[in-house]
Amino acid sequence: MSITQSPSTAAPTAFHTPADVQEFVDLWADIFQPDTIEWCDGSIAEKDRLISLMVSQGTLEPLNAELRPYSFIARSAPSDVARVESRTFICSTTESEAGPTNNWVEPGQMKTDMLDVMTGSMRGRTMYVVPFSMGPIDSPLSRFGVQLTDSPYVVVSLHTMVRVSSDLLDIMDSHHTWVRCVHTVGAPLEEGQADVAWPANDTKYISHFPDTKEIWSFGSAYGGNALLPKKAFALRIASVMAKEEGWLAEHMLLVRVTSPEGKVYHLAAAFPSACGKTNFAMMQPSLPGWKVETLGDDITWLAAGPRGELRAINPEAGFFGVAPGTSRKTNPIAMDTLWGNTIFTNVATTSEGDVWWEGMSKTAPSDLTDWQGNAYDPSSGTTAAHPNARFTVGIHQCPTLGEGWDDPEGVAIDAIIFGGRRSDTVPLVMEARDWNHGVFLGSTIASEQTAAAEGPVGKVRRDPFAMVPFCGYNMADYFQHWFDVGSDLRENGHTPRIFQVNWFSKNSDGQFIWPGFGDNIRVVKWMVDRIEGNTGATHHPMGLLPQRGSLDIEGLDLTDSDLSALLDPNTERVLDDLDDAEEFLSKFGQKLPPALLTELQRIRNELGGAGGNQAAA
Ligand code: OXD
Ligand code: MN
Repeated sequence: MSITQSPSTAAPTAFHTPADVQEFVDLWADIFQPDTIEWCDGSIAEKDRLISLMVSQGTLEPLNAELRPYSFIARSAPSDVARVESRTFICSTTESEAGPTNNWVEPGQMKTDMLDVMTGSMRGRTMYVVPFSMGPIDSPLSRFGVQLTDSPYVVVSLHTMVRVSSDLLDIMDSHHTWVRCVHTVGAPLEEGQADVAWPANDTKYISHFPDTKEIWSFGSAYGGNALLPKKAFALRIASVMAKEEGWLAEHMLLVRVTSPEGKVYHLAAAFPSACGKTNFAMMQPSLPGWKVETLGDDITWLAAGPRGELRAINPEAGFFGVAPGTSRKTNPIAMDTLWGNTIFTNVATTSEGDVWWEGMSKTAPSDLTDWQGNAYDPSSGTTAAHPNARFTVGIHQCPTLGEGWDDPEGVAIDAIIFGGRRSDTVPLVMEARDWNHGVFLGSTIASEQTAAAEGPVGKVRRDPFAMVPFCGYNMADYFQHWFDVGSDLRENGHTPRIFQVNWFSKNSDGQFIWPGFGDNIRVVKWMVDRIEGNTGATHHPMGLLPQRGSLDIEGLDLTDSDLSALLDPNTERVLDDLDDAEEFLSKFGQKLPPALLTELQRIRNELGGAGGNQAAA
């Protein structure tokens, strides 16, 4: 076959393809010049076929079917292991629309640069056309998209992570906007050239065009860079749609909590990457009578409902979770979810053909194969699994999946939680005085960096709303949007409560003080007591703190000094942290909503601090 001749772009006759989808496919087929084009229907047969193809190509290796049925391991190229924030771009018309936390390139320039590398980049490969819905197909909160990709690994992952179906084409008529997602691994094959197990390109671009609601991704097949419906669409582009349309697209888990009295609460919680969102979403409460049901572990879309309440859906349909650290002890529900029918990426494998990662058991089995496929040498000082090794698994396999998790109406939110990973400074839990104070708390979230993205592990980085890597527009406008959503809710209904938590305080020996995991229900119980008006709170300039005795710590081995490290903010540290937050917020200049600096200065004054920046006075 000639490698320059475009193949037929026609969809199978059974597909009712809207003209604009067909035009999109035609346009990109000309640019990418794939050998073949496949329109995906989302069927099990399609997934089976692509998995067999990848096994034959060496991209996937089957695990021992007796230990881990219908499960596979993928080993990525060593340089393609995490989201590449330095190569992630928000290409709004002006730099100021992207704001100081995003990499900006003028859209025309970016398109010229990318077309340069994308032209012919699918030669020798198949271009898959993947129609998908974010959220239940019939939900008013859902949005549609089409991803083009030359990676069967991406197609199979999309089958798990979102709702892929050719039926969507029937309803994607001109009344529906849909997001154009374009992805290539950037590794064309010349005639006769052998493929590699994980094709990728050293040059990478993950570019977002908010004005035209397009995503162009080049060079990576790794999760967040390549599964475009997830971070790129459901957060970066959706945050722009949400601003335009008056809703919220957030980096939040979603759970239903039932109290021993049988009362039901829905909580959405934002934590930066790898702070335990999946563990929280699958919590096994340590307190009797409490139940936590999983509705989502990473992304939540929220909008005002018909009765003035804030309603939420999980736009995804699967988990793309961090494997290391997951064990029967830390997250038994995830371990049960992973019984089989799972794709693991960059984990280690045992001699029996099962998976292993650091933290799964106290001691590593002997004879491990590491994430790059080599015999593992424990004395090498490296880990057997990559620290950002992942599992990709359908949400329906989760034993604690909440009934009605995909209700098109979503669930009514009772509380929003913000958290980060801080060794000190931030108390275990605190309630915001009101919505606007909650927006301040969200805008000052910071976290010690982990392996989920490139960068120095351990460094404290400001990550307002856990959205810095994921907000598709200027975060100053995003903060204002949060204020605006709050006033709309107040005017037409009611706002949920807002809390801030920190599970990660350490004592002077560097040990975590709070047991975390299932014991986090104790903090949730305090929140429920606050919502029900069953307990008072101590008014501190930072927020409303649990009164001594109101947090249920029965049975925990916590000394008075532990409790005070958890609950009594250290004024000096808090003042330093306010200076740091102010320095971060000052990046936004005149665009920053003044209410945030007023709030910061109020807390500083009440704490008796002198104050760094005069502009805040
Ligand atoms: C993720 C992340 O992969 O936040 O969920 O990095
Ligand atoms: Mn995430």
